[in-house]
Amino acid sequence: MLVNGHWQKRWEPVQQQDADGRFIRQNSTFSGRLEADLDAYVGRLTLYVGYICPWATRTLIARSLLGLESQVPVRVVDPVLTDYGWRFGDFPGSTDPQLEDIQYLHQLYTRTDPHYSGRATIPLLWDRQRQRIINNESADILKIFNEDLRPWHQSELDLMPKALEPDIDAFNARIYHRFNNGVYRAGFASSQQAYEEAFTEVFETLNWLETHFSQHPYAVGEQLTESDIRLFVTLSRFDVAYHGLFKTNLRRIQDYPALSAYLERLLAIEAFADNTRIDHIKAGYYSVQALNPTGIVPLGPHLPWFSYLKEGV
Ligand SMILES: N[C@@H](CCC(=O)N[C@@H](CS)C(=O)NCC(=O)O)C(=O)O
Repeated sequence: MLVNGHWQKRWEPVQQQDADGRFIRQNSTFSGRLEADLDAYVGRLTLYVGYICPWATRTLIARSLLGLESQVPVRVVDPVLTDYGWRFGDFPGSTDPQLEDIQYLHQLYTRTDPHYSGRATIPLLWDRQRQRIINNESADILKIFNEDLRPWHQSELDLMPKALEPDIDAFNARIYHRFNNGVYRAGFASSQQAYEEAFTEVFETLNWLETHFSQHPYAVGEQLTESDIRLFVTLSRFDVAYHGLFKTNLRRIQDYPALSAYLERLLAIEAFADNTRIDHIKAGYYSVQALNPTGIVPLGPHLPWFSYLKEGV
């Protein structure tokens, strides 16, 4: 991470913990939105992501669903975190470092604020003209894409229709702490008690979701919304990474029929399949030394839904 603009070499996956060993995630720092005159933003925006990262993948899926690909180009970091954080390297599917004038993502943070202190996280939305980070919080970037960039959409889809907003917020709140971040709270717990607490919440939430999807086609209402994207990125990483590495191993998503069917329904949509790279997910998670000191990446599992993916299985 950066301290007063200087990179501290030792990267620790456990960001912060409380007295009982519970994992605490850092809050994002840059929270800009776009001004009304969108013409001023033509040719200025770049989205920095990694396919390993669920938060970054949320923004990638939204970008594809809304048809913002040509207006918002992406740069993809290597899945394996180095001693200097995210970097542009030669992993298949990552951005060619020759295209970038930086080698490490943290350079964008210090270019924005030479005294920045904190972790250099993906995703982030970059302003090429002003050479600064506009926003580094995926939840905000989803809103920027869905609302601020609406005139640029190549699709009728609204990921957060006004009428469904309260239900979407309630659904998101229900899954964020207990599931999206719950798997991390289990994986990065540093006490048995903190692990068990998170583990229990993850599987209580999965049971609730299984019942929900045996009755409803989508997370909220009768249409695809932001909540489906938020749920998908954790479901698609679960059997591949979290079940093994994070020890959330009571059941796999494959063992839940309604959730498996829902996952496959979403994967039949290109925006979901095209932004899911199993090779990046496995290489990235299993490179976390604190959890997997040998760095060995498991060969399995092989899941039926991999057939929806074109690349990187
Ligand atoms: N709240 C952020 C979280 C982003 C985040 O934690 N990204 C991780 C990768 S999945 C990261 O970049 N970690 C690098 C680090 O912690 O040093 C968001 O949703 O955008």
